[in-house]
Amino acid sequence: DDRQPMPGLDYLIIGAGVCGLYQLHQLLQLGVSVRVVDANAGLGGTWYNNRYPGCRFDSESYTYQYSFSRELLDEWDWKERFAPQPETLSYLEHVADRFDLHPHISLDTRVERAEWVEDGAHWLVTMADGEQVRTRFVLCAMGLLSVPTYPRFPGRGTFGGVETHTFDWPADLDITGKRVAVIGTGASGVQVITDVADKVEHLTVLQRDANWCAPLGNEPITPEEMARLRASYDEIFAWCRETPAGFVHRPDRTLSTDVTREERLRHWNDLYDNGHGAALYMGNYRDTMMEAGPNRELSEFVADRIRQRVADPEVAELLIPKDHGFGNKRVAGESGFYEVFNQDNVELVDLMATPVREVTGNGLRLDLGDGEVRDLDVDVIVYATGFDAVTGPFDRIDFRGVDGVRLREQWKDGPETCVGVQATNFPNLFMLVGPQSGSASANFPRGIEDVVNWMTETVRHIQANDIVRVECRREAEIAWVDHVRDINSRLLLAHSKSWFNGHNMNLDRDDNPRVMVYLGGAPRYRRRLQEEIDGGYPSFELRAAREPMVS
Ligand code: NA7
Repeated sequence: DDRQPMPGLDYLIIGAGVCGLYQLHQLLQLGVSVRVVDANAGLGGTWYNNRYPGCRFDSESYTYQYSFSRELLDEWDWKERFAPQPETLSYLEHVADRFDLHPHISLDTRVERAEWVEDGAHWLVTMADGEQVRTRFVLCAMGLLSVPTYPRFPGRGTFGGVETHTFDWPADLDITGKRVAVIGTGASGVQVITDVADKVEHLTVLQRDANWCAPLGNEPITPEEMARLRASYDEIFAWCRETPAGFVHRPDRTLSTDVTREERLRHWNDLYDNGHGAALYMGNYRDTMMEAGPNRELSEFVADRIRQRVADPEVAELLIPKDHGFGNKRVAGESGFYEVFNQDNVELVDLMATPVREVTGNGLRLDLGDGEVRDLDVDVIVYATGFDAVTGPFDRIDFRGVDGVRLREQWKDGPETCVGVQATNFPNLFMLVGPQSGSASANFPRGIEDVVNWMTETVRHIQANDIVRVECRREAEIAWVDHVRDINSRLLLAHSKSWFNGHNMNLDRDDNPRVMVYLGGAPRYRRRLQEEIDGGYPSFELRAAREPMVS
């Protein structure tokens, strides 16, 4: 008998982060057989890995939590408006304890390969330690930013001190009194730089392009404030459901051109000084994120604020992005970042003028041109250089679909998905966090709730109707990619050279943009997912247990 053995599991979730934990909880409620695997030694995903000093939310804490359980909301107090990483990790551990999720999670378990077995309609999943699991469905919750990238500097690995990515910060690394170099000034770089600047002996910040930042406005949440917030949770979640990115901030319907320049500047100063988190970025006049002219004026305003904060005018100019306008890439929240450059022990190196030639045993060798070099001797090198975003976590697993087709190969010119949840040739494989999904561009817990709720409803449908095979239709995939491309193009954000477009992974940084995220807004995305449920899954081909496959 050469028939395939029956799968031992119905649903395998890859990833025990914010998304995987919630999906696990929801599937346990349905009583289906489900297991979560995660490569890390602890749960929490991003909040497990990113332990670098200064790591914290730039979403308001009370919006970055699950909304599904009143008891959970009632018992958890947030201590700061933007919680630091240890607090978030304890929150996720608390959730796992509270809902008894641990028995269903296998840690230290990295998925290496997943092969679709048509005869028997299931996935054969192989872990790094050789364990094999047969499962009907695979649900991917590997995160958006879970594969760190390092610069291709010659000599990397030969350094005598400690080299680390922000994502892999060693638990025992103490930078106090050390000479530290940080490469990269994105959201992670800005946080780590600000945190370590006055603890280290000397800090060298090596910057390629500057990135825009805005004041985070973090502060403690008093018990009274916490009680007030808790009493408003229903309204807060309802509000976040209606904003484009699931934050408390929403674009102002007013256009910047509807008001006088004096009014605009007053408003911008107010947002800069008193706004919290993404207020200046996501809560601004609508046209500032869509039209070049208004965006330029806003950028000039922010540039002036930077000039006021940085003592050395040359350093200030270096910290002002020249290649893109404010908000055309994700804006980093900062708390005293610019003032760091006024400290005597901090130096900013412009990598555009003096690139890294190589990593040496003692540090970094910079190329000054004309054959001249400068040796920068340090004890610690920190790479805050970002991620192989969105598709990286999929590329790392050898997914083989119908007829052995490789997902990596299918997506080599850019990912294509059906409503961000599936790809053709990969039946029974769902992406909860993946390319062109609404979850990829939203305040994460808000975004994943939409997808997980859809998935849970879909699982209910699968169970009730004895569905054994689900594969999206190619025409639906084409239509979705076209739609995403079209709707994204209206935002300046879609044209920037950032991870949102896969630009950071291209060797030639000018071409081949990829459609990584969906920028049409969470409410629209939620409606699109609901259409599938209401319409009996028109974009998918569903096959029930004894029904022959019709093509
Ligand atoms: P980002 O936002 O991708 O930032 C990476 C930074 O590293 C950015 O300043 C890059 O400069 C720099 N970088 C990348 N590669 C290199 C090389 N080879 N040499 C020098 N500098 C380099 O990642 P983050 O971790 O900061 O933030 C990711 C997300 O986490 C963020 O969007 C939030 O959602 C939270 P560049 O601008 O490309 O010139």
